[in-house]
Amino acid sequence: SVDPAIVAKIDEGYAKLQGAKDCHSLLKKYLTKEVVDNCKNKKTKLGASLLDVIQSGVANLDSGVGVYAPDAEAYTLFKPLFDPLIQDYHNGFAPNQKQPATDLGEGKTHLLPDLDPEGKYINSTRVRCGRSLEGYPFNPCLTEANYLEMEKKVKSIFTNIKDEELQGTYYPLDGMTKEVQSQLIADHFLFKEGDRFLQTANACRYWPKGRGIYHNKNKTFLVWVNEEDHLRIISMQNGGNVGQVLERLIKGVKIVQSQVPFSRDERLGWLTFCPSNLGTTVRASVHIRLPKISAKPDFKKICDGLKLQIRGIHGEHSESVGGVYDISNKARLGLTEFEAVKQMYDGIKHLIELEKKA
Ligand code: ADP
Ligand code: CIR
Repeated sequence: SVDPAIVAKIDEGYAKLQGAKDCHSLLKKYLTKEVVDNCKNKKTKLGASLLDVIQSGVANLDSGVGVYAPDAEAYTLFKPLFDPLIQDYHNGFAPNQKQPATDLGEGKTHLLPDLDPEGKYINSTRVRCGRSLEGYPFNPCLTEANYLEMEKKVKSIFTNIKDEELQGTYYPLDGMTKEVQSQLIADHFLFKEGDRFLQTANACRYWPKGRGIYHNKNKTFLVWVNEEDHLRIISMQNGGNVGQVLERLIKGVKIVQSQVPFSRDERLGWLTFCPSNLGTTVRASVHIRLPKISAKPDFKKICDGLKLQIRGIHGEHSESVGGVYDISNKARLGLTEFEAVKQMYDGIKHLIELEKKA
């Protein structure tokens, strides 16, 4: 039932990956001939095929992951590809494992005191999580009407935020001046534009319609609307006080969550467009300067061992500038939200100790 032209593109994609010696994506690793033959004739109820899953990783051979789920059903229909890939990315999360119940860490943020009270290493701290509105698929399956309707729903959540600290304004991308947009991106508050991984995943249709950002006055509580995920809820501030950042995120998530239902899967937890974000959806990060140890050839290995991921100063797929790195927890599935933040916390604490001794 899958269009033969699409099946042919899937076969071509497989052949391209096989021929790409410098490609190290999880897609290439797990898209075997058996997986292709098992999945290439399947379609989700919304009409999405294996091509929708793999096209970003086929177009971008430098992908780390290389796949996206066009809708929730894709995670089960294409499980021969997703299951081993998810297990590899999320620290061994096996097909028989289940995401634990949500525990954002309420009542436990005092266990995360400032990592850098003297302000010697950490520029800023950020914790984000993603949410998908129940009843809507992910980007490649959304219509223009869906985007506008979702934005409208979400805006009504924002007008109901009465908490003084979190109160703010929604700024739609449609109509925002390039100056304002560029400044928000440069200052690390807003998502970038023209991400080739998302574009080739078919995730940027009708842009900038339905996209935008909510933030409070101090830009310490922010919500991204309809970028990679329906919602990205973010808490951030200067310095290394992880407990304070998490405390604010918990407050915000509780308010948002009380107003609309979000898609959650029994096994995979909170559902997201990219399988790297499933489960808790939590990425807790610091922007940190570790001049001595980051210059050593084994820096990445040390971070791997601490279950940490290194990114550049402008997020994923960017470079470090001035020796500042974005270091965060890598796994988001198979542990609680609090444990994900704690993984970053403990790892960064260890790195700072190494830097002091170096
Ligand atoms: P995501 O966090 O959604 O995975 P990115 O890696 O693209 O996405 O990061 C989004 C933005 O957040 C980028 O501008 C990045 O520099 C910024 N950012 C991430 N962590 C921090 C941090 N600890 N402090 C300040 N900005 C941060
Ligand atoms: C890649 O594979 O490198 C991109 N598709 C991004 C993968 C993980 N990041 C994300 O979800 N933002």
